Amino acid sequence: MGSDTPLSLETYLQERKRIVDEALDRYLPGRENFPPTIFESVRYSVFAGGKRLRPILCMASAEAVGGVGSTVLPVACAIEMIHTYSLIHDDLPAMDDDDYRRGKLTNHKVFGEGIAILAGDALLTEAFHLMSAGDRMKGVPADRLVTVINEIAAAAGFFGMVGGQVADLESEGKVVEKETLHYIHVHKTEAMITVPIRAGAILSGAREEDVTALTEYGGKIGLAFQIADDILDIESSRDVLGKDAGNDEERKKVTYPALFGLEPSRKEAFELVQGALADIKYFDRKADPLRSIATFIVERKS
Ligand code: GRG
Repeated sequence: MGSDTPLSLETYLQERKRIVDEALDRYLPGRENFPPTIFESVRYSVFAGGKRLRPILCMASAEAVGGVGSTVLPVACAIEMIHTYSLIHDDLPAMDDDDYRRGKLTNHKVFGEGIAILAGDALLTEAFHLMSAGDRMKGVPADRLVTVINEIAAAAGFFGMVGGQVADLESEGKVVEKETLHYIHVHKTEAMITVPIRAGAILSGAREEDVTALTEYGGKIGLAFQIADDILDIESSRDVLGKDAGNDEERKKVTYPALFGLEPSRKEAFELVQGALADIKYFDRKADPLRSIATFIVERKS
């Protein structure tokens, strides 16, 4: 993919997931530390089997602009830590009250609510500890790193994922306008998909116009990802998804298919992906993984 030897997307994703998993294992303290429960709880959810889409996008974006994937690995893994924190907290009884995630019992079901809250807190905090550790990001100019850390904090906070989650919680059971649905999708999901793409490019010293094109690409695949997620919640099953299906309907969640219907949602996701591909059309073959991932996002089964 983008090199002399073409790889299938499946092989590429597997290989990248292995690199991310090994790095996360190195970065996260082990159970030999005190108090062991928090390390067990954090590791339980991090290594429960996520797709690692966000860190893979971060590395792929770095490579698309001529950078080196391994250079951005600490930031890529920090984003996966923030993502895993959000899943642990989202599954809590006070939020979605889910029993399964990534094919396993949810964190609070295994460790209890108190430890699950703390595991999420620890992952969020550790992400910033990792990214700001000078020895981890050797060779990256400090100003680029500060810009990226600032953007990641914004994407996860009030004006990003947290804001989207609040709007989502407050919309449950209500009839909402399409503007509210758009706000939720953009803030809860798209922000944390666009930011790893921007981060990979910015850390690699990409030209302004390339960062802009990748931001456009990220915005579109981020939205398409959430629409695909809404469709999977209707059409798939726990065995395939690794989490309970049909939750959105049960909790009267505002979703794309609920507002526009299944077929128009599928069409919208497809068109977003076509738009994303057009955004990065002028990039060379080093952007091929980003192209394949865009298509994968709407064709994935989990
Ligand atoms: C608790 C602040 C806070 C936010 C929670 C992530 C999230 C926001 C809620 C989870 C529910 C949901 C539908 C979120 C939208 C984003 C999404 C589809 C997350 C799942 O991402 P995947 O499919 O998961 O990349 P894996 O397990 O593969 O990492």
